[in-house]
Amino acid sequence: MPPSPRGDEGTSRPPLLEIVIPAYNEERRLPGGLLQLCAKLARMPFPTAVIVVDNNSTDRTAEIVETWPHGPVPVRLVRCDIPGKGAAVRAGLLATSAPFTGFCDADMATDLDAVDVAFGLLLSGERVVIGSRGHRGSLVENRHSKIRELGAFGFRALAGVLVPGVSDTQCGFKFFDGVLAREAASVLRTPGFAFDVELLARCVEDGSEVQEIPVRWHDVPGSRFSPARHTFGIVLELGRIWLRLRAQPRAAAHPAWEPPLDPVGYP
Ligand SMILES: Nc1nc2c(ncn2[C@@H]2O[C@H](COP(=O)(O)OP(=O)(O)O)[C@@H](O)[C@H]2O)c(=O)[nH]1
Ligand SMILES: [Mg+2]
Repeated sequence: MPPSPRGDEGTSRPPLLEIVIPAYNEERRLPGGLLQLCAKLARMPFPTAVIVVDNNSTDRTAEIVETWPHGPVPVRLVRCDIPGKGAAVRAGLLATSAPFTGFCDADMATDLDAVDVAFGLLLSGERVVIGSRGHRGSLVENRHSKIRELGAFGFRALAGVLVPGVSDTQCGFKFFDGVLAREAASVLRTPGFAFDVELLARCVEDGSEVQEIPVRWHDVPGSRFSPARHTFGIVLELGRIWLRLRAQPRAAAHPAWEPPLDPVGYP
């Protein structure tokens, strides 16, 4: 299939829902993930679009997106030079313009049936709808190591201080009112894996409630997250988020991206 210009497929109507996929060295998992997501979105009765954000991957990630075949769901590439999932999601959300937006992981670890639930809630007026493995209705198939489980427990305890009442800040499946997502992303400064906490905290600061929904979630091999390499950086990120939320309430937050001097733990 020849390379196709992005954004001209399917429909000329602007998308009602845009979904961001952060992707770093995902040549193995991205094609299957994109296929699943595009098939799901193509069945929605309104225009949708997908944005993949690449951080200078050293594999074929960008090429896969640039040569993605024409279809009813446009798929386009956004490049982000700042390393980290948080930086990538921020760039992706800021590249959206749809009334509703969201992001999910390249591995599609969260079953996409939850898109219908999330979108229905957004339509009914919710502004932040997130997949939650802590929801009692969720089915979670987890193969994480005991060490990662222990780390996740500690993380939840710390994150609970920053966004009280949210049982799972880290599921890579979050949907938003588009305007709110772009506003929250514009003040987001956490480049790494803890970015979800800051993003949610900014939404809560705005007066929005976070609605957690049940998900079917299965661990997909190939995670980039390594407890040994990333734990220290994540704890530091949480500390910085805590400081920023206190020192720089959203109204006063600088809209420009200011990466921390030491973006610990990345790549
Ligand atoms: N663009 C970009 N995406 C990233 C980066 N780190 C992780 N991701 C993406 O974030 C998503 C979740 O990552 P994954 O490795 O599955 O982590 P886990 O599910 O938390 O174990 C995947 O789509 C990754 O490609 C990064 O530094 N840059
Ligand atoms: Mg994953």
